[in-house]
Amino acid sequence: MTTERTLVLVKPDGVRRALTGEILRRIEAKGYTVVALERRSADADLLAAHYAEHEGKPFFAPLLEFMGSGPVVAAVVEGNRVIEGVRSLAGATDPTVAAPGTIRGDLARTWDTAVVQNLVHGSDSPESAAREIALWFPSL
Ligand code: RTP
Ligand code: MG
Repeated sequence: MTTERTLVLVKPDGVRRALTGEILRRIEAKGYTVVALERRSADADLLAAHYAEHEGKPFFAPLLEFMGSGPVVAAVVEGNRVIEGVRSLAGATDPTVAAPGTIRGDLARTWDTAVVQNLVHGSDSPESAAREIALWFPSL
């Protein structure tokens, strides 16, 4: 058993489209446990820290603008190999080619927007998960 925790964000497009429940349902139905949950309007500093790995890329400013365009729902999710598991449930970054059956593949598509809007974030490694959970849920 490799019990891990990961940070999940329902992005502003997911909250706006009332898909929070559907996204969390898929995660819970897979057998993972939501151990912390909060709806939050993230400020620019938090979002810049969260996406620090992308600083300097052309999509960084539009990404921060999109992520700050409305509330997000942040969750800490626990389970065996949950980091890889949530990435697998989310699907590929580009919603047009994300596999059917995944959250992005089933529920997102490519819009004519400045940045890809793909409903959900999941940490991509144990190091990212620890860093992101400390950022979003410092009391955990
Ligand atoms: P996330 O971090 O949000 O879970 O997404 P991800 O791992 O699948 O993708 P990542 O490469 O970390 O990119 C973060 C977010 O930036 C936007 N993006 N746009 N225009 C582009 O080429 C581009 N690349 C990335 C997406 O919103 C992506 O989810
Ligand atoms: Mg990422």
